[in-house]
Amino acid sequence: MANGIRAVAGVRMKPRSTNQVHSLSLRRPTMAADEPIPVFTNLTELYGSLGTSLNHAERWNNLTDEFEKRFGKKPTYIVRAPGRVNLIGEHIDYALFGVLPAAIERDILIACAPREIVPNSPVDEQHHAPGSVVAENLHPKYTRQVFAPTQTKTSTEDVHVEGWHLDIPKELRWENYVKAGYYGVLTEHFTGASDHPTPVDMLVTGTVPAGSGLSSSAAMVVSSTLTFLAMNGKLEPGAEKVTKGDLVKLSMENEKRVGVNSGGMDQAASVISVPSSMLYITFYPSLTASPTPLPTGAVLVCAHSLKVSDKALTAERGYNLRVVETLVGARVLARALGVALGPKEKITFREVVGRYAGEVDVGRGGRGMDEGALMEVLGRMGEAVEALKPKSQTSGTPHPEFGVTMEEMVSMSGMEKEEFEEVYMSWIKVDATHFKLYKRAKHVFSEALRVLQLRKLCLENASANNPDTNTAALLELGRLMNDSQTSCAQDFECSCAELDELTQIARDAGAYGSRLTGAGWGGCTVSLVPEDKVGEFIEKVARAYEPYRGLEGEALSEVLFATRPSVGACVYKF
Ligand code: NG1
Repeated sequence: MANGIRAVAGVRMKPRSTNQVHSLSLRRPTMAADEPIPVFTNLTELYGSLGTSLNHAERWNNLTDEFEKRFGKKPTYIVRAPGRVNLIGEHIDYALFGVLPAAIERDILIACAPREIVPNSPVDEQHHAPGSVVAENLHPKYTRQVFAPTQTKTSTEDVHVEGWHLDIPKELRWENYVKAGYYGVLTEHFTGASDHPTPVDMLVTGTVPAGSGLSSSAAMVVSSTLTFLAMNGKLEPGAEKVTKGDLVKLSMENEKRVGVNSGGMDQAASVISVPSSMLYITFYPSLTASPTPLPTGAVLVCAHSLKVSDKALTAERGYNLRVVETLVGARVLARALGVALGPKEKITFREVVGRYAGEVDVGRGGRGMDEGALMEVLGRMGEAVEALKPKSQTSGTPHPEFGVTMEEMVSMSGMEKEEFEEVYMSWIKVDATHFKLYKRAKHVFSEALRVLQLRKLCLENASANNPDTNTAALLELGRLMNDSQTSCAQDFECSCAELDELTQIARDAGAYGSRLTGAGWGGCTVSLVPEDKVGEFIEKVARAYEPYRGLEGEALSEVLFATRPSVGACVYKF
């Protein structure tokens, strides 16, 4: 089994500035997000909630035994947070369009217990500091860490400010994710001078594969956040209720501290997911999460291309460039459609669509236009995005893919150069001579529409409850996934030769549909496969995809595995 921390090590770091992609207004989440975090005290119920396809008991028991061996006591809690797979809706969360991911069965587990501070015991100083943490990992590669937060007090005549500090180096280290989770809990829940966080011993393990677009980083940050909430009595009956939505919000903030951009998709999927359903997550006008049941008779198969996309290195020409192209594209489109726009506003495509359609109910907690109305406006955007093609390129050879130079882009934005740089360039580093506003917009609008079409199909199929139409729905879902892959490859250019090949092999091996999942440029594909043909499908893919040659047994199942939409984060109390 892959180790969760190995997974964390494969996660890319994006420049901290990417966090300013948009200021997601996280108003009160609705529906599933309003429920409390599940705390189990009964193992049968816990394993029942996790489903039967994993050998939970063995893994949980092994973690408990190891914890006891290392720390000389039983854990008080084991917390669990899963990775996620995105079925459809790629690179549109930061344009604030809805996405359709689900938690997968692979997860991060953390066993933890409070540590009694024994005065004058022969251990290092950090052990004795208030709220100190001893963090160990089952994977020997990740060494034991001991750290403690410090509290800074600033007092002037008028103000008295208390703040927490934890060193989170920019260098990628496994304990950064633990610290990121802790930091948010300290900042949010320990605001008074007399509040003292509990010293914690913890042991981490995980099965989310490395750097694969299955969000091991979100699983790690969610589980760490949950550990410190549990350890400090924040999940106990009588404490102020922490909802799933609260945990998403806190984990999103926490993940920013490890330098990755959080569109919100990964944390929401890891926390709110329910078994057998995809989760339709919206970000605008508010964060909502609604279960969307897949038609029966199909499972998801994740396949790692084995191309590791070092996104930290490629961000300037990859992820970050796409963020800038989509944001500037939104401004240019808003101007072309005559949509009201603040002088320095960093409007997103979703907001442009809303204002263009005269959307109401976008205030605090509002739900905005309904899905049917949104589909109708999105259908009209195909023509509108023509405005993002360069008007004329008077000098030099016109860019074959409708790319515009920086100069042209500034002029299309209607801003002065300095102002443009301040709003769009000062917080993010990109490296390009041409910016493909038209192609990026074409992908975003078509992908946002596919998400809604897929969701509609799933909902209609569930209410029809008819075996004859179920297969037709699966075929149509597959077509939408394939179209998404084409759009990602051709218009958003976030695929790569390996992902293109693997998705084609998957279709030839009997998948209804197959596409890349996550940011792309490497990492995993997701395929929708008939349930009764999974074994055969896996064999065919394993034979046909050259990089899998020589892999068998556990080594193969680490990179090629079936998963069902699974349940979100939970806590087991001993
Ligand atoms: P990955 O790289 O798969 O975790 C990233 C973003 C998502 C989303 C997808 C593309 C992070 C932490 N996550 O996912 O928010 O934008 O790319 O759909 O950067």
